Amino acid sequence: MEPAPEQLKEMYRTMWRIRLFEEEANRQQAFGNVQGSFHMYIGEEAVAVGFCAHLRSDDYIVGTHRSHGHFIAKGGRIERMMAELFGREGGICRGKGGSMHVADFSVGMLGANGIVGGGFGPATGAALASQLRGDDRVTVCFFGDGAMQRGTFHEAINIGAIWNLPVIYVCENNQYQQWIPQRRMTKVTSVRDMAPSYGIPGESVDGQDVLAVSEVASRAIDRARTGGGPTLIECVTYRFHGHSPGDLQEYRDKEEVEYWRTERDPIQLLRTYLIERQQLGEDEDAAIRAAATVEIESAVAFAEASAFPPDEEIVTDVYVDAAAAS
Ligand SMILES: Cc1ncc(C[n+]2csc(CCOP(=O)(O)OP(=O)(O)O)c2C)c(N)n1
Ligand SMILES: [Mg+2]
Repeated sequence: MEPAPEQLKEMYRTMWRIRLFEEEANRQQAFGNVQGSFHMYIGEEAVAVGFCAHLRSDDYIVGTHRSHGHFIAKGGRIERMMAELFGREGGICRGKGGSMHVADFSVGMLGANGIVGGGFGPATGAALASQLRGDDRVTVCFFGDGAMQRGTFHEAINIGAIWNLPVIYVCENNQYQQWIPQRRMTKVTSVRDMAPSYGIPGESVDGQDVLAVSEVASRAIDRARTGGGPTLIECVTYRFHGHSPGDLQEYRDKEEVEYWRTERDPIQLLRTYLIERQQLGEDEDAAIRAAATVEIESAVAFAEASAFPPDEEIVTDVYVDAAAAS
């Protein structure tokens, strides 16, 4: 079923918030204000947004090393994430996690992850917890095409399948694994084709088309919530920027990048759809972007005004206090 116009506009708004957040964060990174590693999600916004649009705030998601979009789509606070990137105390993890560890349990964002394929276990565990508690929460586990080659992929999905857990495994196939094209790393390029070996449904969807993602997401989430177990989904997408800052991108053609940026931009595709159906006017469109710009400017101000954590707390919240925990 197609989402209502208001719901579509909300998705459009969220995609802009992700894009403008990252464009600003990228600028701040160039100024030297972002501490640690930083991977951009621009180009892939429709995946996080298409899935999270169907999740409740008490549902769970687990991200990757490229998770600003997941965090925003799940309802995380933008200014807290900006402060986190700046390494400041006002950050969502008090400035000690950085870009690869954004997490906000209050909205069910269980965390990004610097370990490729590190999310399968925690996501499957969160779904097991829901099953044991008897609540009807679902968990969405986002992962990259590179993570398909990890052993954790097989182990966790097999457990999810055999125990019929309320989890959806979502591959963001952006066609590259750092600097290597996916086709050079695996003969089975779509995880959909791996689903039968776990005895669960598999789907593949155009990850630039938020309507298509939303449709597949809604079905899989309903299935998981009503006891139907996991689904393995591939979203075919593309990252518009390099793997991380400083990536010269010699492994892909400029024409290819240009094609995806101009013809397959998920935001422009939804914009055209909404304008053609007269569900979005030029003024409203401009107002959506202006509001997101203001929100992001105030996020930077919030981050700048926040202090660095004090030196004496450098390991607080980083290591468990063994004495206190026992
Ligand atoms: C276990 C592990 N191996 C290698 C790396 C180094 N590494 C970081 S990102 C990345 C590529 C991941 O590709 P993919 O899963 O497709 O995610 P994408 O970066 O395309 O979003 C690699 C190899 C890592 N972080 N963890
Ligand atoms: Mg990839």
